[in-house]
Amino acid sequence: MPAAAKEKTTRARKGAPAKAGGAAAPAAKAPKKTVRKKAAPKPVFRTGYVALIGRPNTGKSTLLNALVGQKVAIVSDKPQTTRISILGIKTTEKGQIIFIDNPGIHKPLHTLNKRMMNFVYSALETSDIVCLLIDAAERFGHGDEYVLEVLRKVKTPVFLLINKVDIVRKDTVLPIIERYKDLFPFREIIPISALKGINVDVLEKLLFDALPLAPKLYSDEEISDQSERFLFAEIIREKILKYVTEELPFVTAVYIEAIEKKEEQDWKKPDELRPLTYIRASVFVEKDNHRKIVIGRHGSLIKQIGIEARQEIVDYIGHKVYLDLQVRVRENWRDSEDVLDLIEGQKG
Ligand SMILES: Nc1nc2c(ncn2[C@@H]2O[C@H](COP(=O)(O)OP(=O)(O)OP(=O)(O)O)[C@@H](O)[C@H]2O)c(=O)[nH]1
Ligand SMILES: [Mg+2]
Repeated sequence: MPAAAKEKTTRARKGAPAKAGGAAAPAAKAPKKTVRKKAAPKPVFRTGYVALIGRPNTGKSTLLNALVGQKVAIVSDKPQTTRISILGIKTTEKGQIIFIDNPGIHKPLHTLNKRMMNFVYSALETSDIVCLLIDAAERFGHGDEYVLEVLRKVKTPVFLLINKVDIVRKDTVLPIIERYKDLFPFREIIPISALKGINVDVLEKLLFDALPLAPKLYSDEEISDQSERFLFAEIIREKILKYVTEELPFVTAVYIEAIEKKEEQDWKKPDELRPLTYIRASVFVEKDNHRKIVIGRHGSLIKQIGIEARQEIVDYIGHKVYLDLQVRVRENWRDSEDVLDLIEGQKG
């Protein structure tokens, strides 16, 4: 967070009693009895940015949703799901944690991936604390070494979160802790399961304890910084990711062409109008054979994607939705600054 927003965390205590064992205080006259109103203790409020960092698929977005207590980010079992950093905001009486969910750290081969990595670097610069997520079920490799190299360049305290402990044997966790604590001076090391909620409360408490004393930056109602438009595009992309494999997850993007809020006659109550949202979206792929796969036999796959995305959008906005999906070929869009600007621009 910006330095100006940070406050001193320590304050000289007025009228603190002499420490036990300290020099005896000179005998004082008995003070006059005065009735003074006891000052209410100032509530402690801590605020700061916490970056969720790690290799793709380690569970950063799942953890963001668990911490915020609501679905803010899309999740999939395919790597490189998150492409643009988003905020998830948790406000309690203790303070406000602004989590930054980020793309996974990977070798960038396209302009898209370079932009993804730039989001990671800027989150590392902004944050007060970094949470490095690793997958307890994955072997340590070059990718993990690279992530630690990146973190060695920042001064921010780092928490190591060993995620997915729900799917590994208990005795595999200790050797992971041993290995990592020799590699990097982590502030905390916490085994968690973002999916099952194991130790998520412990993590939240430790984060609050480590954040600076500062007033909130967002109102209590705000839980994210993404626009409705971006959220709808992400929901559609999440449904696509559920059904496609191989290179398809990497070459698919969603662009919301239009959102029109309308009203239609309620046939049950003819004199009343009910809200209706009409959404027109383009699904970009890179080649015609990609387009055929996403559309599916007789349009069956895009229909299924549309049904699931529409339902989730209805649940979110609470009224009727028309969703019109068109699959379009945009050759090499991953290296087109124009298309990337268009997609990023949706975040608002
Ligand atoms: N068993 C188990 N699976 C998890 C856990 N956390 C996440 N997952 C799964 O791991 C996969 C990846 O989760 P994401 O939250 O999308 O991972 P991510 O780190 O955001 O991935 P990218 O955005 O691609 O970098 C999904 O299939 C999740 O359901 C966990 O604690 N336990
Ligand atoms: Mg993610």
